[in-house]
Amino acid sequence: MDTPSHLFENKEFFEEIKEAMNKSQEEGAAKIMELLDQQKNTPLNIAITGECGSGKSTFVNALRGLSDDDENSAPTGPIETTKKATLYTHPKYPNVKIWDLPGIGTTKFPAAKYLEHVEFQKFDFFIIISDTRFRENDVKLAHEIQRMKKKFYFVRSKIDNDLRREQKKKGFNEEETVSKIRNNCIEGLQNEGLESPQVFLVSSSEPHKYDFSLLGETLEKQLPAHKRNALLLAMPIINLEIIGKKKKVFQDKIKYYAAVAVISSCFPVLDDVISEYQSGFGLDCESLQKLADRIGLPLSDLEAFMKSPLADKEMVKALFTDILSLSVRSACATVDSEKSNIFSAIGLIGSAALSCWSTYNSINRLLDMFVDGAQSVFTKVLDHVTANP
Ligand SMILES: Nc1nc2c(ncn2[C@@H]2O[C@H](COP(=O)(O)OP(=O)(O)OP(=O)(O)O)[C@@H](O)[C@H]2O)c(=O)[nH]1
Ligand SMILES: [Mg+2]
Repeated sequence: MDTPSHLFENKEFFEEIKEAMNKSQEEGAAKIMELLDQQKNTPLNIAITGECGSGKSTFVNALRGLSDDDENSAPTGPIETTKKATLYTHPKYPNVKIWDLPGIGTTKFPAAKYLEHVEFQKFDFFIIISDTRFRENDVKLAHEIQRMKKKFYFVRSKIDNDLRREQKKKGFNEEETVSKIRNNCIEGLQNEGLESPQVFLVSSSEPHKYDFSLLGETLEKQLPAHKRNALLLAMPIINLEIIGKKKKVFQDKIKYYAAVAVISSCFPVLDDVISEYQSGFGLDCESLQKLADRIGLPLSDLEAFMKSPLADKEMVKALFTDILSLSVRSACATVDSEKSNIFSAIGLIGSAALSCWSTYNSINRLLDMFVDGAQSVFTKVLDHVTANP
């Protein structure tokens, strides 16, 4: 049989599933779940460092999609000094660990000792934060991180403060000011011997503005493929593109869920899939409530932005059942031979492949509904925030 393994992003993944399916379909389903679990648990360790008061803990919270006063957020403020490395697990993705590290200046260690002290090996990359020009310590640390063959990114924080100050001056131009700050940071780093450093200008209180998205995109491109999804799912929704990227991550898994559902003659993971979409797009009750509190709108207003009641799991399940039964009825007419080959390639043929195809389509429809909901909520919230600054 011609095996369209190109339909599986990961060839090894495909081969392992096929091998298990050759033994029995149940083993195949178990293997799929094992591999999906492995993927879900891919660790991503992010180190945030920088001098005292530079905005590390606030940035940690922004990355985790939390406000400073949310439960379990990193303590921030002028006197809340980060004295020792503190781990903040992502609230929705426990495999993503963000480490709030004390600034090198507060430890009095030289750069090499500092890295040893914070166990640098475990980090996938470092973010070095400064709310002014980068200082000698930041540069020394960057050089040492480079020597250890790890990656680092410079974040110039509190850009909103700078802009607010500059705004009061005559002839203010936001773009010019932003570019002046960026160039000033880059020149400073180059003067200290760092070649073509990249600096991201960020406001942790307004992550949808300035370079926060660019930082996310850069990290995503530079991470190894198996870590990329972990980052994408954990990224807060700060623009519509992130919603699209999250969709792609979820979409890639649908064929596996469809196969497991058909082999098991039920959908053992439907609950998990719904939870995954709800939290991935911030449409679970808790996230929506937090968002409503943050922007000062009643929860019911946010819910009304969505076409379907996506935060209610039981209602989503009922909706899915309807979609699935419709899809089963129309499956014969609409089978896409290349896509249904996905299933025959792993040994699900005939009516099983057809069934998989219907389930696959239905989960896709469900995902589309969540994407649509996330886009509506994001757009409406952004409009509301812009109209009520
Ligand atoms: N306006 C604005 N204020 C910020 C931003 N980031 C941090 N701050 C403020 O800067 C102060 C210090 O922020 P923290 O996040 O606690 O700084 P830190 O680097 O963790 O500080 P230490 O742990 O003491 O080293 C707090 O009052 C924050 O509210 C930002 O992007 N914009
Ligand atoms: Mg701190």
